[in-house]
Amino acid sequence: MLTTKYFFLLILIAAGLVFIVLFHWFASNYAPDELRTIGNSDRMFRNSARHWETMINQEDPALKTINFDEQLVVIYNRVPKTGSTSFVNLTYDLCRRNAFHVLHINITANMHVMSLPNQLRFVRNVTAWDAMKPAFYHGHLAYLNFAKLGVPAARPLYLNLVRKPLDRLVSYYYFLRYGDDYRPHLVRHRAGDTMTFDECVARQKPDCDPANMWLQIPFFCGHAAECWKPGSTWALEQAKRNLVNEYFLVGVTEEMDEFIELLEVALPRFFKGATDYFRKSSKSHLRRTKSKVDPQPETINQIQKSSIWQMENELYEFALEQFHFMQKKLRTPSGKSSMQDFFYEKIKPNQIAASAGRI
Ligand SMILES: *[C@@H]1O[C@H](CO)[C@@H](O)[C@H](O)[C@H]1NC(C)=O
Ligand SMILES: *[C@@H]1O[C@H](CO)[C@@H](O)[C@H](O)[C@H]1NC(C)=O
Ligand SMILES: CC(=O)N[C@H]1CO[C@H](CO)[C@@H](O)[C@@H]1O
Repeated sequence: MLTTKYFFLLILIAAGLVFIVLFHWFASNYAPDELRTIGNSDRMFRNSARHWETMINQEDPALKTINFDEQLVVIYNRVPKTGSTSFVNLTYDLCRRNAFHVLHINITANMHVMSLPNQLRFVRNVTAWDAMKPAFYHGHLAYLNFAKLGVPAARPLYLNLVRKPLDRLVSYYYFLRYGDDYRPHLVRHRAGDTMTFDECVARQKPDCDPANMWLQIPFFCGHAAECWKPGSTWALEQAKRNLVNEYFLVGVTEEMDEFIELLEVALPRFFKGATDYFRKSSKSHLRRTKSKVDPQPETINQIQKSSIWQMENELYEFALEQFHFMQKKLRTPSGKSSMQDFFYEKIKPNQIAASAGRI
């Protein structure tokens, strides 16, 4: 009984020893390639994991310092009587919800051109004032080139609206006489004068002189003396170049809803929810000039003969075409509902292989 027990135990121990010897023999003779490969790919995997780890560690601080949306500065250098109050009112209503600041640039005596010391002071202040970012500045200020003033790295995004020049002039004419429903009790410069725009044009009075239409061109043209000379073709060309090269987006007063829609898609950091809000609150009719009389066809004819109207209208048409072009490119040519997109591909050299020293 006892001897058979010992016998079985001995056999078990012997079998165990044989198994261990055989295992080592097989391990060192037959399996090495396979095992080595597994070892290698394991090492490769760990290498690439380390590689991505360092990539992430390297990119993290960079991502934090270049947070474009939180650094955004938008300047809306609004032209008087282009419906700008409705648009500015919208940004004041959105600023709390979308967490950005809105600031009005108040220049002494409502001047549109900044003095040289103020240009530098303004540009440096806007650029350095991080506590206000993201910020939306608005004011009746002619286009100002930030790069020219020594801060090329942090240029703002410019926005603006243009309006049909005759409509703008007529609106301004009656605004000076009757004010509007926005600040109804403010007494305007020409209060009490009941002459209509038609009578003014017929009698060739200075208030309806087409030279008064020379305002949208200089606002886009900028701070050069030539910009403010009514009829300057150089100013018109400069205004057009600035409009496409220096402005993020320029809309038209007549298509304010579309302007806000495009802004909501392009700059959601500021304009998220703006389209719905604008429609619901009917801000589009916020500021109406009182007692406005539409001009007679003879008056329109008369104005349209002037070269100032023709040039201002050329800028308006130019802006309108550019705006429609931007609207159209938002979506793919086939389906009106599918938005244009882009992505990166064919990226060489391969990131992981390159770091493993294979290329
Ligand atoms: C700009 O500031 C002056 C002085 O405080 C003020 O009288 C004027 O109403 C301001 N302009 C606007 C458009 O608010
Ligand atoms: C910008 O100007 C405002 C008003 O003068 C001032 O309170 C603010 O501190 C200035 N910001 C910077 C960064 O200089
Ligand atoms: C900030 C501001 O001026 N908001 C005004 C926008 O317009 C509405 C009227 O439609 C006013 O009630 C707000 O005070």
